[in-house]
Amino acid sequence: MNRIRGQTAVITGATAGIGEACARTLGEAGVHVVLIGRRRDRLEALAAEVATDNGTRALPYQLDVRDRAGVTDFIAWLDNEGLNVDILVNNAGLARGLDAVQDGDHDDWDEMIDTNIKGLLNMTRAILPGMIARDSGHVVNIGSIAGHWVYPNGGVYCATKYAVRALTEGANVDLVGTKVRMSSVDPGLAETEFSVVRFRGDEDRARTVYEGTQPLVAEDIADAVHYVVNTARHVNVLHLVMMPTVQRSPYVLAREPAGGSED
Ligand code: NDP
Ligand code: 8X3
Repeated sequence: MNRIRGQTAVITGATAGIGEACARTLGEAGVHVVLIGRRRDRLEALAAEVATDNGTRALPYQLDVRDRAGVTDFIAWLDNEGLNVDILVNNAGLARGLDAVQDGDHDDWDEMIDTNIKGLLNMTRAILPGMIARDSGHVVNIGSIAGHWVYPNGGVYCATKYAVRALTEGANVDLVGTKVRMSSVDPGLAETEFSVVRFRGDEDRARTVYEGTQPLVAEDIADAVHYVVNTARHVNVLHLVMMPTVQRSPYVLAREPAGGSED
C-alpha cells in the first residue's frame, strides 16, 4: 500500500549516496522531493531526473545545513512555494579522519559536530513546528551503528551518532500526544562517498574499507527509509538498525575473497 503518494519530503545531503537514493526511491513512490546539499550542479541534475517520472515535483535548494540563517531563508522559501513538509530526512552528515581522541584534529571535530548534530538540529527545529501545527509529519534521522557501538579511532564521529540517537529519543518524548513521528535509520557499512570524504579524497584508502565485503548500497537504506515513512500513521519506528549480512557489529565483519557470494 502506498500511503505517501503526493506528500512532500525534504531530503538533506541529496547530492550523493544515501540522500540521493532516498530522493529517487521516494520520487518513484510519488513523493514530491526538495533536495538539499551544497553542490548545486548535482542537485539540479538529480532534480531533473527525479522530476521526469510520474509527475513528481523535485526542487533543488542549495543549502549548508550548518548555516542557521540559511535554514531560516529556506523555510521562508518553502512558504513562498506553498509547500508543507510531510517528511524530513535528516541525512546530511560526514566523518572526517580516523584518529584517537588524543590525536584528534579540532577542525575535523567541528565539522562533524556542526554538521551531524547541529545541522540536524537546525533543520529539525525549523521544520517540526509546522508539523506539530498540522499534527502530521515524520522526521527520519540517518544515524548509524556508530550510534550503538563505539569503535577505535572513531570516538568523535560515534559521539555525533550517539547524539542523533539521543535526539531521536528525546524528540519522541517531547512529541508524545501529537501525531508527528520521529525515527532513526541506523546503517552499518555502506559503500557511498562516505569513506572518500572521511579520508579527504584518498580513494585507495577508502576502497580498502569495503574490500572483500558485500556492503550495503545506498538503495538498501533508501528502502528502509521508505518502509519507515510508509508505515500506518499509528506506527512509529524508533530505531531501525541494519547491517550487511557480512557484518554483525562494527567489530565483527566477514571479509570474503574478491568475487565471493552474491545475492
Ligand atoms: P556521502 O558522502 O555519499 O553523502 C553525504 C551527503 O551529505 C552529501 O550529499 C553531502 O552533500 C551532504 N552534506 C555533507 N555536509 C553537508 C552540509 N554541511 N550541508 C548539506 N549537506 C551536506 O555519504 P553517505 O550517503 O554515506 O552519508 C549520508 C549519511 O549516512 C551521513 O549522515 C552518514 O553519517 C550516514 N551513514 C553512512 C554510512 C556509510 O557507511 N556510508 C553508514 C551509516 C550512516 P554536499 O557535499 O553536496 O553538501
Ligand atoms: C558509518 C558506518 O561503522 O563506518 O556510520 O561508522 S561506520
